[in-house]
Amino acid sequence: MTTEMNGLLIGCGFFSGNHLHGWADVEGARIAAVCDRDADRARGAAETFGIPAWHQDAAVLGSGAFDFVDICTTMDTHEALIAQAVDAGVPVIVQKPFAPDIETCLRIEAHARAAGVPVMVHENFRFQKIFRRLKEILDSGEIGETTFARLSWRNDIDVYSNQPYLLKTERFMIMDVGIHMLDLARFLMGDAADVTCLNQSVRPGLAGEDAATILLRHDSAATTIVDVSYAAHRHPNPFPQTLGEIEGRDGTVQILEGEILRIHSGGATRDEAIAADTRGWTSAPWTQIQDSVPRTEQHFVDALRSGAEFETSAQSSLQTYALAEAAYRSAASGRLIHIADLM
Ligand code: NAD
Ligand code: 89Y
Repeated sequence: MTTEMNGLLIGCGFFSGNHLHGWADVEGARIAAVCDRDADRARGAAETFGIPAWHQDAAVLGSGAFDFVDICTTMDTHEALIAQAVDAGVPVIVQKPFAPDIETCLRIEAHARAAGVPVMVHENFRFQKIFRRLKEILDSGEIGETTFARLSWRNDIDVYSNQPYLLKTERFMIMDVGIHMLDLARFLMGDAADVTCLNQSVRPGLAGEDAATILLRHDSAATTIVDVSYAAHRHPNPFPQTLGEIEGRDGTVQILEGEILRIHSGGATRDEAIAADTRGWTSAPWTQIQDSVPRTEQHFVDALRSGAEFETSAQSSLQTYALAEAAYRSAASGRLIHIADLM
């Protein structure tokens, strides 16, 4: 039997409950302590999840007690916290968004690489069961070389009650959910070289955009449209489903409501229903997102143990965050942005 790795979780706010439930489902690792600068939050998480220790200061990273750290704080805090972990030689999994801009992402990645400390971005949408299956279908060659994708996230979930910091975030929608779509675009369609984007602020009073329409040109010459909005009113609310389609030279896969993949190939059509696993702690409408959290954490642990590269390593994620940076620069300038100019 392998010994479990001991982790420190930093950030006991809104989303951390999913991380802590998730870690309990992961093989080979456990959370040995939690940390939040808010003592009530740290103590509360430790009590709720039966975690032996809680702290208020991330300096505990230097104690030698931890095999990894799970950072579940907002993006403005990531550079300093990752630097503390890297300087202590502690491998990192850090929530999206990695950092607010590409310059910061590049600095974080360079610091970790120079120290030889592994860093993975917690990018969970690609670990949703529906996208693992979609990737399998694409890799099988069933629809041929891919030529076009549309990845769409449009709903009016009251994100502001759970995540009030988003009201004041200047780089809001592309960094909050657009980043999931951009990572999916890379996962399913490969890297992209050029980006254009238009942003919208539909709800009054926001510091940033709450809707964006992004167009990517992939290295393969395929195109992807990413469209995201927190101001799209539909009943029933499709949250948290990513919808759309992928076209290939020989067929199409539609990503439909109800976690259905509709595959058109060889002159026939079939549906595959790919529901997320329900776990004791998941609940609608969040199940699809919640179920992907332990899958993401398990990938981190398995890769850390085997020495394999993380799918969403800091280095690989630079490409994703360059797409987001390019989207903002395109929206601000009205120009097509070349990724090669950003790296
Ligand atoms: P939150 O503000 O509710 O919680 C963050 C916590 O971190 C707070 O309790 C704060 O006190 C603590 N904190 C901040 N800096 C700290 C420091 N230096 N030391 C110790 N504690 C510190 O945020 P949240 O809504 O839980 O979101 C956290 C991250 O998770 C965000 O980046 C968000 O985008 C991401 N998120 C991801 C998903 C997903 O599906 N991947 C879903 C929701 C949120
Ligand atoms: O912040 C968002 C995310 O990353 O996933 C879901 C979310 O919490 C609300 O849309």
